Amino acid sequence: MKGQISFVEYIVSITIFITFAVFFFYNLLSFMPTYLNEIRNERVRSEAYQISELLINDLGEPVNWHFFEWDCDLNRDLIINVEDANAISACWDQPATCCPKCDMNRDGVINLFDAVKWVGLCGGHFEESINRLGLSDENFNKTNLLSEVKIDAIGSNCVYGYENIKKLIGTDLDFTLILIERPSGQARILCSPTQIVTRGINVTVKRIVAFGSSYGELILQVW
Ligand SMILES: [Ca+2]
Ligand SMILES: [Ca+2]
Repeated sequence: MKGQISFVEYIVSITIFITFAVFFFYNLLSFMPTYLNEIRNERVRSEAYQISELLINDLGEPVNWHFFEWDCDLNRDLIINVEDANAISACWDQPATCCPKCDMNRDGVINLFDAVKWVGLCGGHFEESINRLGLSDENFNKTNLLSEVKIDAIGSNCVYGYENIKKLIGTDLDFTLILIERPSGQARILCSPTQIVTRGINVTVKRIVAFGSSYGELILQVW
């Protein structure tokens, strides 16, 4: 009868089909890691640019986070409250090494003078917290114009506050943030984790920024 195939032809057809199916499956498997890596690379590139944009053109919340928040948040939990006053008490009459931020008047000893200064500066900002970091200068609010005091605040606090800065930037990725002043080459910010563990992808975003009467290059490396 026309249209019928023999048993041998049937077996040959099935064998050819299975061979091609296995071939395509293994080819797909070999491409899969590359595709997955590319997807992750794109996500990291996109996030790196967004972080740089947020840092450069956002004021932060509150806009004066660099002043009261960094100076008053002695225990570095991102909120100003009684725990910060307790940090001074815990190191009463001890050297500043006990709690470097608690030595408000920078005379090397933590005592009544620091407590008085903390109350005067921070008492009116009880329960305030930092919600977001941004380097934009609130006095001008211009694109790519950074505040020098905010630059210094991130630069000096990153030494012992990288995890806080990471939390306030709102990323689960690790990063190195560098601001190089041009043409002097002086590093105004050098912020990175104490232990760098790379994850196979390393994206670098470079942006030209202005601050004060200078300009510089903000380099954000994300992995
Ligand atoms: Ca605190
Ligand atoms: Ca002191």
